[in-house]
Amino acid sequence: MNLAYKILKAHLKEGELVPGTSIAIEIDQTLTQDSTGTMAYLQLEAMDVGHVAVKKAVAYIDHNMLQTGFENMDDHEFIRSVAKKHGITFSKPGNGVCHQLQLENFSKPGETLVGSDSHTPTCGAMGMIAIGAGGLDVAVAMATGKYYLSCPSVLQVNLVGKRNPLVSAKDVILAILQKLSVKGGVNKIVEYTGEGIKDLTLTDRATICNMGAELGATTSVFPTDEQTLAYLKQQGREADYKEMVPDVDATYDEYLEIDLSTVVPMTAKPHSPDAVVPVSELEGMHINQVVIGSCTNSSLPDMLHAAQILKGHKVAEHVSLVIAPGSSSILAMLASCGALADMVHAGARILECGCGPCIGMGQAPLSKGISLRTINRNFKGRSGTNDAGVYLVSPEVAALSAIKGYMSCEFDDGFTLDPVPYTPFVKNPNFFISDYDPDNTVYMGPNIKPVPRGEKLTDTITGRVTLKVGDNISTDHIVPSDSKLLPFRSNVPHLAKFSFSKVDPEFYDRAVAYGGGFIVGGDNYGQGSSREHAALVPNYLKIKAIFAISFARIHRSNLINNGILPLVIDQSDYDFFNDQDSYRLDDLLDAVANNKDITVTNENTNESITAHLSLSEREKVMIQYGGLLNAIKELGGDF
Ligand code: MIC
Ligand code: SF4
Repeated sequence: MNLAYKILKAHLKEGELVPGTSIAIEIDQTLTQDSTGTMAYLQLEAMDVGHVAVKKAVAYIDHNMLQTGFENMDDHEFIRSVAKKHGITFSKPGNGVCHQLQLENFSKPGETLVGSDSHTPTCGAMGMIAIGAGGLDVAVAMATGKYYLSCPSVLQVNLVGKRNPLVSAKDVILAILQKLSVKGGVNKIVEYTGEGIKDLTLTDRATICNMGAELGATTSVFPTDEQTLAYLKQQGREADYKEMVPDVDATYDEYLEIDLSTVVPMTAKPHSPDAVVPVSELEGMHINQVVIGSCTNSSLPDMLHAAQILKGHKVAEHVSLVIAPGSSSILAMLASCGALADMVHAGARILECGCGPCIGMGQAPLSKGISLRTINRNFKGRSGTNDAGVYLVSPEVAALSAIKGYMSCEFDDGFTLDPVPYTPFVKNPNFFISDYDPDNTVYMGPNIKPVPRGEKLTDTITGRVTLKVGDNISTDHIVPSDSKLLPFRSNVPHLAKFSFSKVDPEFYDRAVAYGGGFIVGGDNYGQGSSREHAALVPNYLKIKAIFAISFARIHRSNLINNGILPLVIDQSDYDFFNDQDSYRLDDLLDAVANNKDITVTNENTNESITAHLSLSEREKVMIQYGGLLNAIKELGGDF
């Protein structure tokens, strides 16, 4: 048995480990962050539960950090009060990025983690099954200790050969993205094996697992070994070590080999994480901004490498360099070893520990600007500047380019990176609060609006096509996030006004005028973030069904959780839909109950096609009741 299935088997509560079938697994740990957390906790409150049912639940504040109005702090206070009521550890703003902190403080080999953020798989580096999900699924996991998913198949990525010294883990995962694309991992677990693993440190592995999310993978996992033990020792958690390895005769569903000795510094060009080319192809490209940080590349080694490259140099005059360390411990350690001073002396601007520019919370690039970032996503407009070009790079390339003023991977001859010592981490317990008081009063600021609820399924639905889009539409397109919108994550009616605004500014008005209607998408609809707002907003706007050639995993679940039909159409039927005619879906009650194809009729021409639906028994109930929350209310948490 491979490692992924070993962990799943040890946690299996319902179903069998057969790819594509529905399973439920026991969850040991959960995490939320503030931008998805407000909705998750409103939903947890609606379920009327006491202490959480998992071993460890943590609520992080790391996304909404620019407190330009009362909204963010209202949300923080709401989350703090709910955390106390349900026995959830609260991580205060300033403590750092959820995935970095979870890895440092709570990750444990062999355990399961579900988090309301798509980069939750970062902890796969620790030999865990760590999965990103919508907020409601995480709320259910906190309430019941269970998480439902479609059993993934397992893709073995065998790492052979040895990396060249100036090639980073970021380059390795970018090289994999170049080969597999942003949909290459959908419904798969990526399991890393091979000799090449040995000299990847735990934080290297975390970078690789983190960007498994960009492959669309359910999660990624590494076995545990001396590197895992060394990291746990550094964190003062040696006792948490456990050997987690695949059987020697383990089998996998697919195989990919990566020869690390052939990997060179890589970059993903605008506007997709899989638009990957070697940095050397763009050597000399003028840049305006460099951002080092995010859950992908904000570890201590990443920071120390950047500091070493910057030391004694000057950031180019026309470049703005910002650096956000991943956790308060890392920041404190950079300060005490002098690396922080090296960064500041070079001209770097130091940001507080959090997501920051990665989610457009400040540091929007200039018009048509070029920004090199060590983050994981470069979808159009995500930086806050719609016409800027964001290139994804390693911290080493980022730091070097900041000094040179242009994209570069040409280090001086003989330059080498100093080995990063495994100095024990200076822990910062003052940022974590672990109180439990079941009678704690929940704080509700005026920005917090109720969660929209769907309506029960009817036998026939009619409507017009409110929007037709192409392939790889991300949740950043569906519900954009930037410093102006992120404060409204607990206010769906306000967010709705901006949905699809970067694709079609008239979408909202049309959706209101049509009373909902349908959305038509291409391949991999809903890729990217786990934000369930990309389903809550369509729910609020009364969109009843989305037609697409294929759906991204988390978004498909979020749609079903909201009672919205994710209907799969054949590529050849994409042109069947236009923005003038009206369409009708018939016999839906029977189709949903029995997973039958659905006839879609153009009411103007009377032509029809069939759309496909494949739901697990539990998903059928959610659709029938108009969403998971309605189903729980009527049938109880364990239906
Ligand atoms: C992201 O990187 O897109 C986010 C912001 O972290 C999201 C969560 C969100 O939209 O709140 C994610 O990755 O799930
Ligand atoms: Fe935060 Fe960016 Fe990571 Fe999302 S991808 S969790 S916004 S740092």
